[in-house]
Amino acid sequence: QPVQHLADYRPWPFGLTETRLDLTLAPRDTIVRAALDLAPRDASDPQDLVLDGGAGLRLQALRIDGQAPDPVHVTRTDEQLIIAAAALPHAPFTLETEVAIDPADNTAFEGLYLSGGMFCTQCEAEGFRHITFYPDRPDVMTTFRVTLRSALPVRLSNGNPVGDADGVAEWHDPWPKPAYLFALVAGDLVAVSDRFTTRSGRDVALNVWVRPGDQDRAGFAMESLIKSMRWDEDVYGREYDLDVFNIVAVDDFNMGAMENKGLNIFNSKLVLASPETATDTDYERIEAVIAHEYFHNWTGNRITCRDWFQLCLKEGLTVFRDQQFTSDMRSAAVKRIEDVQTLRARQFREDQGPLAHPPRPDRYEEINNFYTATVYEKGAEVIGMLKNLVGDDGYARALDLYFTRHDGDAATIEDWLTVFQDATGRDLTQFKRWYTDAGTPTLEMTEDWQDGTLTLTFAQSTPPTPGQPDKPARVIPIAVGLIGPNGDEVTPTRVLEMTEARQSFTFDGLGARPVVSVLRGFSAPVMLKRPLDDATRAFLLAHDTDPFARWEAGRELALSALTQGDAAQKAYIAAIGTLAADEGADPAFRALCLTLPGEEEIATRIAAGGATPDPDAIHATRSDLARRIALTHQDLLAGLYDAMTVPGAYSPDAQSAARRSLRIAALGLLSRIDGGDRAAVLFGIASNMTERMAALAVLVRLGRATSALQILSDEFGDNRLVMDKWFSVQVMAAPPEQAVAIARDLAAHRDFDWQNPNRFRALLGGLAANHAGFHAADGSGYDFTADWLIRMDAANPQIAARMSTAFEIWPRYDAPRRAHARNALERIATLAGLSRNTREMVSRMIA
Ligand code: DPP
Ligand code: ZN
Repeated sequence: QPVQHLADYRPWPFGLTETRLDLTLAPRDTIVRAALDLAPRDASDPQDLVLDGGAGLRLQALRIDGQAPDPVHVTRTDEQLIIAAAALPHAPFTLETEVAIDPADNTAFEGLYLSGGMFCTQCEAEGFRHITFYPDRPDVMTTFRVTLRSALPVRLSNGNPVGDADGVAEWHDPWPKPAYLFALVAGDLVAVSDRFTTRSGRDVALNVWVRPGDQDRAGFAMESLIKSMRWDEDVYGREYDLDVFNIVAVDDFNMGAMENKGLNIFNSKLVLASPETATDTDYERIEAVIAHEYFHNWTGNRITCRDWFQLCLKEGLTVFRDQQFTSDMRSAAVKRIEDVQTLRARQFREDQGPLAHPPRPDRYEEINNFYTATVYEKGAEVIGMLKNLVGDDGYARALDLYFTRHDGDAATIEDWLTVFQDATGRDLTQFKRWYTDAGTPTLEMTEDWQDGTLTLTFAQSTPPTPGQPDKPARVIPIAVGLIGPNGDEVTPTRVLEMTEARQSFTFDGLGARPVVSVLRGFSAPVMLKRPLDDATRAFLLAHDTDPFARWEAGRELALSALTQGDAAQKAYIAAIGTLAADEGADPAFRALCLTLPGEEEIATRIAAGGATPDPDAIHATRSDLARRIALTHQDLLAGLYDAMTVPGAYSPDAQSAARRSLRIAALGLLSRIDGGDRAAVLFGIASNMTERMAALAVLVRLGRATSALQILSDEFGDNRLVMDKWFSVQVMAAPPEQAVAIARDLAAHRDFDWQNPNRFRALLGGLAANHAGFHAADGSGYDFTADWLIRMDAANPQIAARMSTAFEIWPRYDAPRRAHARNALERIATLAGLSRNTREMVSRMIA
């Protein structure tokens, strides 16, 4: 398959009115019979029928209206089945195929595969072609009738159940959908069940299906589903549209979860939770991902994407919606700060390296490589900006129009923007650049004060990214508020709309020179540069009324403390002491302010300033600063650690989690001076996994975790999700100079089931998250990772390609490290039989 280009899009030359599938499930020789009701779109212009489907499909029968075509008209290539126009009727016809496939051999977990004895599927983006021959493209939508034959007790597919008896289940999905939303599951499963009545009175049966024994960990997922269904009705007016909604937890899953119509399939780590096994962060993620997949029912399924270049149409919007949902369920301020941290850690990083691409790319080789932070998280930021620009009412009108105008469509970014233009009268030509241009703009601000008038001058520029040397100016919404010298807000938030490369805005009639609070709520995904002294930053940290801007002031102080000198450290330490002691502030907010930027974030900041980050120096400086904070604020931190307990039984709600997060932040800092004694005690007495894992991470960092690790594996050796944590914490929190050796030992552990994506990610992702460990000066982190990428690529290309992003920022390090990284990447690139997935990633990285 050559490079795919957006500009080459052509509609499929056939209509498809119904797909009927009949599957007889078996580990080997699963038989798939498919019947497709087709019609040429233009009978006067006969076209070949080109179906996707590769060598893994053993074709056993092929009929057109009941007759086998002459073999001279049938061609198979590596990836397609082509029936010549000469063999096709000029009127509607039915194509029937019968293929045999082997789910047991499917280690790529794409298409139909086996996970722990359960049959399941993953078809996004192009997995359906591994099940049968089909027009596997999102703009071909049709209704499905599915017959499943299996002796396994539970047999599920999309839509509504029609019947289930004697090992045969029938399903009908009345909503036309593309093949990527097809799913089936057959296994020995049990359900946690509930019901939901939609606003217009539809009674929906809800089930969360898990393996026997896991039922007691599925309740939170069900609660989250019900909250999501209600929220989408209340906020977006979107109701559910089938009689059943099934969620299935699967242990082997390449992604987080999948929004198949009426049958969402989830990585088990995003379903199963109990206080003893899951952390507060796990609970919050489960709630958000259940919501995300449910929200796709409208933004993704009822309205899907015309082609995969439009992926951010459904993903950006659905992430935006799940972020809104979490803000409503929990603390909006904390959620915004967390989202910005994620964006910077993953998307800004992506934009800084050779894998930079726009939210809507215009070329790809392997679409699975574009399920990225840019498509998802930046795609969501772009919608947030749009909402900022058109206002809440304009946004609501545009979304209503989007749902009425495009229901049942496979749509594009152009359709989406046109809806906003039509609903609000606003020209979005320039705004569209956010979708088509890669890179993070830098926004520089300078101030001028004269006679009661403040002038803010902004200059924007975006560095070149692969294939895009010049970047025109974008529309940047800049939310600004002004704070008087006494700390009172004198001008509430106003959104300035910057459209030029350089532009000034004035504020008149001011009595005294105010302090500017800028980019409130992180109103645009840019890197802000402004000359600001630490005293003013401390002032903003104390007084800003916008929680994001307030946190950001603290973050800037922290980065200044980490990269400047002693004076900056003193200013920072004093300021966070005041904040930590502020009992009026949300404990979660205080915890966020007490947590130092990660080493990776510091490196990104240094690189953005044009310098070369030194991972070992960053690690040492950060540790020293943490120790200094602890020494200065011992009593305060010890007081917080003792006070922020949560009485009563564990509850994952936001308030309880907030207290725990502050307690854990205090624990982490105190461990710099108490030798880990508090962590050792906490690990022994805590009954919830949140505190136990926090304590364990401290013990690992201090090299005194041997017995704690043993206790955890004795207690939870048969719980995969806990053991994933057990693997990852040992590498992620390890002293950097030991990280690779520990990773090597763990890779030889009998429980390192490397073909399980979660386990593989726990170990390799754990190492990648240990900044100074992965970037070890001798190149050992790179070599170890490359060895495992090579091994994984042969089994599961998607996972190997995704994990290869550990290398994506390699060009920013020093020459010896660059040489090691390049060597490792070239060793992968030159491998015979490398997958298209990994080949594309590695070649972009060493281009
Ligand atoms: N579409 C899925 C999701 O983002 C990923 N396959 O929810
Ligand atoms: Zn999604």
